[in-house]
Amino acid sequence: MAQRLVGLDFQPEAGVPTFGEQLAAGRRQGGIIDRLGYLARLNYAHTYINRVRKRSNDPAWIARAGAIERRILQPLAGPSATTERAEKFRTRDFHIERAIVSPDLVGAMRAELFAGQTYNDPYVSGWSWTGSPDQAHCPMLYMDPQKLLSSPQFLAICANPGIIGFCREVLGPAAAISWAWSWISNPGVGNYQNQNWHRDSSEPLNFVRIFVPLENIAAMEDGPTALIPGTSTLREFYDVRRFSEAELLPLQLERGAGVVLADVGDVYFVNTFCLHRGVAPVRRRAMLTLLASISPSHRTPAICRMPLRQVPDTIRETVSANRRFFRYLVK
Ligand SMILES: O=C(O)CCC(=O)C(=O)O
Repeated sequence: MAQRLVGLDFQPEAGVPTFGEQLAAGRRQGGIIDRLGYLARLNYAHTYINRVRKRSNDPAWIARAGAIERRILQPLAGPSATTERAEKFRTRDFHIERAIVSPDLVGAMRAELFAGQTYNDPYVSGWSWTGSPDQAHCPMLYMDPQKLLSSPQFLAICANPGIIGFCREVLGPAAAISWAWSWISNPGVGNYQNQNWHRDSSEPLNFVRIFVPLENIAAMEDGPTALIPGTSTLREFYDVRRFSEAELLPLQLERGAGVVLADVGDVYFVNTFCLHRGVAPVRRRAMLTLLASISPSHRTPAICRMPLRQVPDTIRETVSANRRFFRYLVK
């Protein structure tokens, strides 16, 4: 049972810094107003995810609660998808846009991920690795969330009109980037954590995951994302656990599971409440994924928002014109 109220020392997920850790890193001021504001946002998000979203993992409950959330947060937007491709996304859980991000920008993001630093693993509480990723022999190396969320390359990717536009088509005008992950998957350890079939069961009621491959994913050896389309509404296999290949084989044969092959510059959007996994790679793989939602994720309050004046000149106008989309990242 989730705690009712949480304090400043609460960590929403392994790898997400607590308020105290952010103070120690000089990222927060620590005055009374900051503390109270942080506590309020932390408890709001914690209650929303742990007591509302996780109340049931039944897709029927999530669809009903999600529709109510949309009506409350964007009453003028209407309940249905606004475009044909968004409607298709709702039924298939998947959409891909080819060559919409500049390969140079993706390359710069990749270089940031691989620059020696402290990495974490959201599946292992307290674990971290500092140094070059080449020396770390562990299945997954996740970039420090705050380093990622305030990186100019990351913000420039979020400012991509194709990403902003599609998120709004699916989620409505309140869509915003509410978290992100960038990580290196190392080969050779079998199926680790999200490399087993699962549904994401801790994300907001209305959300989209946006995948930006930082290297070409050209074959099974590169560890593509695999998914069974249309299963976000399936009222089977929704208990919160990993599923074996054998358990899902009949469903895969019936519905046709697919893997996503994508080049640098392509972006794909997934409703990861559908059954999915990352195929365990044979070659090292690097990925960036963004979470877009209309309510905060339980991790969102930990983001130290960047003042608009510090946003790089090249994207400040876009950020300024899309303040609602950037409201959790930029103040
Ligand atoms: O690595 C992938 O392609 C999928 C990631 C995944 O399943 C997840 O983050 O929930």
